Order: sequence, then C-alpha cells, then structure tokens
Amino acid sequence: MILGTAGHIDHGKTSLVRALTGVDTDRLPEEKRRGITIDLGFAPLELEGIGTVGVVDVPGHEAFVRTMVAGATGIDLALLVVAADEGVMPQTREHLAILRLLGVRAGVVALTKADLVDDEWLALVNDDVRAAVADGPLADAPIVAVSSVTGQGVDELRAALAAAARRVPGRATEDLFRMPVDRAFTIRGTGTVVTGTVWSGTLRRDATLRLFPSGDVVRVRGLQAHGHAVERVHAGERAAIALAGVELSRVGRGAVLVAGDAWRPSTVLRADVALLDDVARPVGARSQLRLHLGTSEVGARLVATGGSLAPGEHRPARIVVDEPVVARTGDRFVLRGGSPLGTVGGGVVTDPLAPLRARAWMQRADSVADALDHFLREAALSGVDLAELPVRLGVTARGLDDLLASSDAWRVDGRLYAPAMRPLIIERIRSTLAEYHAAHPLDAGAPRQWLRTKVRVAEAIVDTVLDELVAAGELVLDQGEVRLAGFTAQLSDRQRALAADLVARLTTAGAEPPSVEELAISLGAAPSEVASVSRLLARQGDLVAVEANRYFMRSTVMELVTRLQAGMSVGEGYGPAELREFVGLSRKFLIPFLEYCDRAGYTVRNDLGKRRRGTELAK
Ligand SMILES: Nc1nc2c(ncn2[C@@H]2O[C@H](COP(=O)(O)OP(=O)(O)OP(=O)(O)O)[C@@H](O)[C@H]2O)c(=O)[nH]1
Ligand SMILES: [Mg+2]
Repeated sequence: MILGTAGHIDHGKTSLVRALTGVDTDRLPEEKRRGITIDLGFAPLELEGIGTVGVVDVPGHEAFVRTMVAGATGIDLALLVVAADEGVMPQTREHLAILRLLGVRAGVVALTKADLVDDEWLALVNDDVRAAVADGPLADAPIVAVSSVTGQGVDELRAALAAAARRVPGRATEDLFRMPVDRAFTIRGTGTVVTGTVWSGTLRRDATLRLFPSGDVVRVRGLQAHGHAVERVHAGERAAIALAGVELSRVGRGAVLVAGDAWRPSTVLRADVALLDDVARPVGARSQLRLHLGTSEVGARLVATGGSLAPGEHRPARIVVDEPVVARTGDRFVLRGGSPLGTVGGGVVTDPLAPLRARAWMQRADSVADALDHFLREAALSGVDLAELPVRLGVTARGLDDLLASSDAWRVDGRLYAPAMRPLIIERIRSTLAEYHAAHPLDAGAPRQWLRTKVRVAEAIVDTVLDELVAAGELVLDQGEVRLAGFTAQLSDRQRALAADLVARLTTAGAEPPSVEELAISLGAAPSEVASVSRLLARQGDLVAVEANRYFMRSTVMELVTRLQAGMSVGEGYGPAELREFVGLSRKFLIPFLEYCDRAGYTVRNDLGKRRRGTELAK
C-alpha cells in the first residue's frame, strides 16, 4: 500500500513524515539549504495490522506541482497536510483537485503546527478545511490536529491512517505487470536501478521486461522492496529494480516498465475528460496542454466532439500527445495548461489504442462488454488484435477470457471481429464469385489466391470462411479454383460450333497441331475465346495443353506417349535425338512434348538432359 502526502508549501509534510517514520526524506543539499522539498521523498511506515506502507513525500512549492503529480500517481491513501496557522492555501486546493482527478479515494487530513495556535483558531481552521474537502474523496476523512515539534496527535494520526488503510481495496496482482519509473540512478557494482510504485501485476526476479518509451527489452537482475532483497514485488508496493544492460541515459522519471506483449505506446487516447470549475477559460484543440499520466509528462492537445470544454464540463474527448505514452483503459491522468501553468482538469482513459482517425466516444461505454462491442463495430473488417485487449479494455487476462466466453464475437487467427462481419464476408465471397463466373463463363472457377486478394480482408479470414463454405457444400474447391456449387461452364451455340471446328482442326493436324493464335486466325475467332474454349475442352479431357498455348487431342498425346515408352528400355537414359527416333516429331515440337512428358511424369529427366521412363501410361 502506498501513502502520499499533499499540501501547500511549508505546511509541514516532510516534518510529519519524519515524525511518523523517523526518516528525513529531504535528502538533497539544495532541499536542506532552502528548507523546502524539491524532489519526491520515500520512507517506509509501519502501521499496526497493516504492515509496511510506502510513503511518498511530495513538494508543495507551486513550481513543483508536476513532481507532486508524479508522486501522487499510483497512491492508495492521501495524507493532506494543512498548517493550522495558515489554513487552506492555493496548493492545498490544487493538490486536492489532483488527488480527486487521480481517483485517490481515501485519506486523512493532518492539521499540522497545532502547537502554534490556540483551540479557538484550531476550530476555525478545522471548519475551513472541512469545507475545502467537501465534495471530494476526503469529504469524510478524519481531521487530526498534530504537531511534529511536540509529538501531539501523532499517535492518533497513525491510528487514523491504519483505519483508512484497512478500507483500501487490494490491487490486481494476477495481472499484467506495469511500473511507472519515478527515479533512476546507478549503484557501483549493480548498474542501473529504477524505482517506482508497482501499478499492477507481480514481478519476479530474472523476469524480462520492456522499457518504454525506448521499447528496449531489459532483464531484471535484482529486486528490492523497502530496502530488502526480495524474490517478487506486487501491485501496490514500492520497488527498486536493478536492470541488466540499460544505460542510465535510456531511463528516467516518466519511463515505464511492463511485462507481456499487450502494451503499445499510444499517440492518441480516447478519454473522459473533466475541466475543473475554476479554470479561467475553455480548453479547446488549440490549447497547449501537458498530460501527466503515470510518472510521464508530455505535450498534448484535446479534441472533443462538440468543440471546446467549458470550465466544470465533463465530456468524452480525444487526446493527441506529442510523444508516445503507455496507457491502459481506466488510467487516470491530469491535464495542466495556461500561463502560469496550472491544473486545468483530468480524466480517465477509455481507449489507449484508438484507431488514428477514430472519433471520440459519443458517450462512455457502460460496461467492458459495451466497450468491446464498440471496438469491434468500429474496426469492422480489420478486426481487433486480441493480444492488446487486456490493455485496451483495462481487464485482466482472466477477465478477458470470461468476457469472450459470453461474447458472440468472431475469433480468427489472433483477431476478433464483430459477429456481423461473418455474413458480410460470406456475401462478399459469393458475389465476387458470381461476378467471376459471369466474366469467365468457361472457366472452372476463380483461382483461390485471386479471391483472397479480391475480398480484401485478412487472408486467414477468407480461408476460414472458404473452408466453412466448402464443408457446407456451398462452394467447390478444385485444384486451387473455387466455384459456386451450382456453377458449371456453359458454351453458347457459337462457342459449341467453335469447339467442334477446333476438334476437327486438331484431329487433322495430329502430332504437330497449330497454336491457339494460329487457330484463332484460321477460324476467324478471338484468341481469348479460342483459349477459353480450349481450356474447357482440356478440363473435360478432350484436349491436353502440351504447351501453354498449344493443345493436342488427348488421343494423339496417348499415342505419342505409348510410342515413346515402348522405345525406352527401363532404367536407361536417352538423349533428345534418340527419343526423336521413337516419336518422329520435328525439333520444334519435340522439346515441348518431352517437357510435357516430364511434367506429367511419363519421363524423368536428369541433370545431364538424359531421360528415363517414368510413370507407365494407364491403359
Ligand atoms: N512549530 C511547528 N513547526 C513545524 C511543524 N511542522 C513543520 N514545522 C516547520 O515548518 C517548516 C516547513 O516544514 P516542512 O516539513 O519542510 O514543510 P513541507 O510541507 O514539507 O514543505 P515543502 O515540502 O517545501 O512543501 C519547517 O521549518 C518545520 O520545522 C510543527 O508541527 N510545528
Ligand atoms: Mg517537504
């Protein structure tokens, strides 16, 4: 469990953390010199009945709000610190707003420096604070008066924190591992070490991870939680991870470590966005914003359906970021902008991997099943990558399995399609084939490969549907050609006459028949039509294509093959000149005929060009 401080500068956050834990988290010389916190501080806090809680101490200075956001992201409990002598101040309110935007749901308020004020004043400040936290996650939080100087109220505060901690729900440890990095440094002999709060999942020593934004694959060589070596760390714990093979320059605050192949860097996020009530002006597509998500901070623009967002407004929008971020549905973020830079709003990611041209949601999906439906409908025939769904839907792998078990989505080859896509593709295949048959009435069917490209969806889908339709008897797949079950090639009267002429010519020509082009000229027909009719006759078994554009009568081929094989002794090799003796063809016809015999298996040719007898001609 992680506890984060919040509150205005100098209100006593760091002093209180020290009173609670004994650790001075202001480590930097500059922090010592100026007496303020500049960077995040970390300390373990033992709470009775809870165990070790990781404390993140944040700076209160208005120039360091971005650091505060990085520290507050991923905390379970807030410790809002208000100095009793000063009361509620600007960063008290800004930090409160940030806690609310980040979805922090519980916490305790400490009225520090109680030793500096009298009871009457304390009661006034107490009322003030109560009013400031109303409507937020700390509305019902206990307010405890403390003094880090006298120790007054510190035990009471500890008890209040333990009580609040007991109500914090656990995080998913059986989930994809993710840890936004909040610090990176090198330790002599160990190398690069990164620290952070584990957002989800469990990490084991020796695991292999990916580091974003670089995309580097990295290996864990050492793991610590609260300063002790451990075998694994879980969601909701502070972790220090030693990484093998990573230069310090490749990693820093804002990087994120993830496990599994579901994560992708995002440049467009869909999100539910809310503006704070007190922002000065509306925020539109031209407003320059900073998006704080995890520990990362990038430039961003907000594109909301229906134009700019007004102060206090809450609407779905798209966020276009300047640099990729790693996000998951359900992630909370903060938006800052304006000048001087201030917190203007924030929200929840509803789709980190939106298609580039996708519109914002019109309204938020009511359930994960709804969101999946929307993704599938939007993706249409492109489908959705199953691997990235745990991230896109913000569910665990188990949750996704349950969802898919009760979904009628159509699953093919690692992708998921809307159920309506199946009949659509079937219809496309049918109509594409019907068009093909109309254009090529003498062909047996459309080549399968042609059909695959023509239907214009992933080949795996075409194949799946084709196989189904073939199994159902709706289509026939024969020698790589597909046809509608009812289709047979039909000759027109003219083509029938052409076929008869063709057969007559080829019969007369015998062993040295004319080519398709020669036939077309002598018969006064189009070469393409002579070719189609010849192909059909070949399919019916009357003709044989000895060359691509030269057909023989089958009976002629049989006769030639019989003569050839009769002349060849089994096991003996023959050169073309010897074979010519057996069939008596001129050279122009001999070589193509022998090559046909090789293809048909009647002869077998070796590297030296000698042929042996092959398959016996069936009698
Ligand atoms: N009298 C009194 N002084 C306190 C108390 N707590 C803190 N201080 C003093 O207030 C000053 C600021 O305290 P810090 O703990 O550094 O305040 P902070 O909120 O951490 O400040 P930033 O991190 O810079 O925002 C220091 O001089 C502290 O000694 C308290 O309970 N009583
Ligand atoms: Mg401090």
